[in-house]
Amino acid sequence: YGKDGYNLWLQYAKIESPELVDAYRKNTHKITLPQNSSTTNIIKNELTKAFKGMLLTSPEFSEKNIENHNLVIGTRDNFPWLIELVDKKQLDSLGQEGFIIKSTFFKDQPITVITGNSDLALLYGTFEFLKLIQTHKSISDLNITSIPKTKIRVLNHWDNLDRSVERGYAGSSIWNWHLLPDHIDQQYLDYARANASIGINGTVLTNVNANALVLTPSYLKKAAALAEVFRPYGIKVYLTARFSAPIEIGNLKTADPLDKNVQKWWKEKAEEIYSYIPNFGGFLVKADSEGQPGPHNYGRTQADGANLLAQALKPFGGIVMWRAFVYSEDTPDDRAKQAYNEFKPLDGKFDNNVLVQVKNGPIDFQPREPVHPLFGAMPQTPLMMEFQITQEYLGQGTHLVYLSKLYEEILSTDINAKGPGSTVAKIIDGSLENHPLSGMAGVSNIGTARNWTGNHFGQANWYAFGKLAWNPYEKSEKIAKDWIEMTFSSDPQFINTSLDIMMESHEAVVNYMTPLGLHHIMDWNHHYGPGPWVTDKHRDDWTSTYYHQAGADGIGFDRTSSGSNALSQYSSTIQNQFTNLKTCPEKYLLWFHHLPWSYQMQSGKTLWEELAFRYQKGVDQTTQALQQWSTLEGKIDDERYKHILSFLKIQEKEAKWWKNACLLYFQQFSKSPLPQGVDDPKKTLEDY
Ligand code: GCW
Repeated sequence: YGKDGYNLWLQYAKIESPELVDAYRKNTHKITLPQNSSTTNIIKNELTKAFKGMLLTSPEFSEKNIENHNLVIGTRDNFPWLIELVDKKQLDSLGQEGFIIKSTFFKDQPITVITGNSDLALLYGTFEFLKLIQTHKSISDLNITSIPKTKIRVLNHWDNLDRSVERGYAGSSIWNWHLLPDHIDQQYLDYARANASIGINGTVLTNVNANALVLTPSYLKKAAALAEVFRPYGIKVYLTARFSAPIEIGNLKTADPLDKNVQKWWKEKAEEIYSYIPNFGGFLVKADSEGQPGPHNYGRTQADGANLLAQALKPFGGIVMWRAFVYSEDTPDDRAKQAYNEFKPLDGKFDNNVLVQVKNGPIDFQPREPVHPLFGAMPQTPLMMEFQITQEYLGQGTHLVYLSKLYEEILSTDINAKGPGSTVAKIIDGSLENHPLSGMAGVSNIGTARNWTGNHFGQANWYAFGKLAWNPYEKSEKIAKDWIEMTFSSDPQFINTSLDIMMESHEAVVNYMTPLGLHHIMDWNHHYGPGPWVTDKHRDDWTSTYYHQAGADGIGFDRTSSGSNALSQYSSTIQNQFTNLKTCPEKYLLWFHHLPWSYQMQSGKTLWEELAFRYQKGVDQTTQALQQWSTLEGKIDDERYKHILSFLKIQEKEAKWWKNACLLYFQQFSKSPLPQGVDDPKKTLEDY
């Protein structure tokens, strides 16, 4: 059971301690739960499954009876007496998704209540309650209130209609378009359940490099079947809208957003979609980027484009998530500046059902980037965060990298937009500017792999994304700890060792791939492995040499006023901090500065030596992770243990590959020997 990882963090492994089992049984064996929707039915099944697995019991359910019961799950409509227990104000503040879990008394008898204002809230509360048991916490004195901080918490699948997945490393797309709508695969239900367990409430089924066919009736029927499966789990379906769809599937001559016929076409299209999918969420759009059509084709702005779709969806309550990932080879400006230049002047011009979806950094999901300058620069527009869960630039399917650390680093960044304390988290949860719409998107790492994500630890990134979308202030360490215990084992040595490996893993990948602010030096196109030598592609901003600028005089991209001046796009506090070499964090040094090889670092070493040491450190960290993991043999099932072990071996090998290739390449310019303590590659650059 669960050995292949299919059950994710919902393993519900048997609890060994008799005292714990006893305590849990006492508090859960008689459950009151009204059965009035498919969602409450899901709750019942989940509790049954969980208690069977963890406590070897089958609880007794009743719809109404509370006398002698110990777990009561319902809304105040179900149980009007709840209002005496939890005050009305508090209940109202929960909205439709928040929940309360409270230990209390009913006629002198101890009970636990899970309540909220919708059945979905009860489901969320149930998963939270089960998590407490999965992580062996006491459940006898609870008083938990949890309300999601963001409204839209979505996965973005870059899944194509032929079931290939762009930048996907876990098999094929789980959407079997061929068999839909007639065949509903069990995996769709399991997918919905897993997402609901971490509060994800939306899914964009299709790739942002979009195919207009998905908006035709035959595909809408298929998407509708999925939407129907997901509905009781609180998950809405969204689709990607190809901007040229009116031409491609609508027989129009233009897709100009200001053309009346185009507007009419999208209005009718929206109406048609809602006739198939009554709770359709809306559109996600990539326009004017990497060959995708967009408003630029007609001399129109990104706001014209977004509003065209927003107006079509508005009567039905749908939203548009319009991506800010717009950059062009025709613009001579630094790619890192283009999105800001394009979007900042449009602040205030977007309709109120549009969110602008911004990647965490200004280039493209690199192992480490400084925060995107648009955060804080568009106060009148709700900005949505786009994180990548799939590891396009971070070792793809094989490397163990706990991405929550990367997410947390960005979310907790104080961009000082409205004085100190203006963190990115406050922008994306809408609290800084009081935006009613808010959200977070994660580019999915899910596929047909038996364990969903290929790498077992990829599951942690899916899990952490959901948790941070719900609460962008949560700490990575706590998330990881829960995840490990729910997924693998409660053995303290196992938890601590895995936690160490996870918490160290992001810094490790940055060290062996792109230390000190280097970026975009991976190999051409597939983005796997090192490629600092990549040059001469048909556009400069797709090469590596454009970004690292290594030469005899030094290394790094000058983004100060003597260079591209991308720094001018940040708040003055950040600008000053990053411009000044004394205060610029070394982790961003070569992102913003071009410096001589002999530049003296904080450690006293030269830049060249420090760079070499960082690469070595990255390798050493992977070696250590491998050693740590091997101490865990026998602590979990052999199948997952060995799978992870073999991936860690690959990671160590590839960390060396990165280090050797990059150092040999940069050494041509630094013309200095590798410092002592850095392993000799025993190869030449030609070998790579
Ligand atoms: O990261 C880059 C990827 C493309 C992707 C693009 C985007 C979907 O290399 O594969 O296209 O970003 O985010 O639109």
